[in-house]
Amino acid sequence: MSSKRPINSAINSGQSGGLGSGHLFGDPDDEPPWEETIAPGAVLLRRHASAQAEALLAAARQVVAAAPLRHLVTPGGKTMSVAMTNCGDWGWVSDRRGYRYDPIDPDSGRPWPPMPDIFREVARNAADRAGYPDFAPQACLMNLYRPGTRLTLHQDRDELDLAAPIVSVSLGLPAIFLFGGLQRGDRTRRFPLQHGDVAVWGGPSRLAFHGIAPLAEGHHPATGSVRVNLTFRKTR
Ligand code: MD3
Ligand code: FE
Repeated sequence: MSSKRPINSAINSGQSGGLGSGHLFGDPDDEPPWEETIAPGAVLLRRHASAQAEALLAAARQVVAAAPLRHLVTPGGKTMSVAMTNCGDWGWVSDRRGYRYDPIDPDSGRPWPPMPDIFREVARNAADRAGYPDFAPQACLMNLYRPGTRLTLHQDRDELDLAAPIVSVSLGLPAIFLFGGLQRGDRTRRFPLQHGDVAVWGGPSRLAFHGIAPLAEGHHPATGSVRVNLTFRKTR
């Protein structure tokens, strides 16, 4: 189930020249953190991981070295455009048989790499701020987006403990996050997610439909031409 494309070196340092993101009007990555509640239980902690972003990306590269990114196949037989891997005690996997959390990487037959301490710390700190003390994630799913990659509207319901929130961290290129309601047909609102943004999805928003619009081309100094998203979950 490996990719034909060289995605495992895809999280570039981004420092290979080019025009950068343009600093004429102030760099959005340099703003101090602030918080936005977009729905009951859904809190955007804007730029809350900016100071840890380089450490998170260094740890992400270590995870990818041990458990390479791959394009999973859905139960319906479609190959996902997002490249994924996991770390922690459980990893989210999909194949023709269904979606599940598995302690073993099916590509290697070995356990997923351990969750780096910096991952745990950022996730726990964000959950604390959103009112979920002592969040102890068992799984971290890493999603890698290149230009054109999208994630269609879905619910996250493969976790047995739906009382625990999901924490997500956005790194690198910005994306348009689509946030709907509890029914697939509910209208969706669009929110930009930028480098360093952390979100906590709990309470009534835990089962909201959500997705990511096709990623636009761009260059980010921390990642080059990609976006990385980390989601932290309590799976059971
Ligand atoms: C709202 N990831 O991995 S993160 C996913 O950017 C996923 O890669 C997207 O959706 C990404 O399942 C979105 C924001 C997010 C994550 C989980 C949620 C929003 C959520 C769970 C419930 C409601
Ligand atoms: Fe999701």
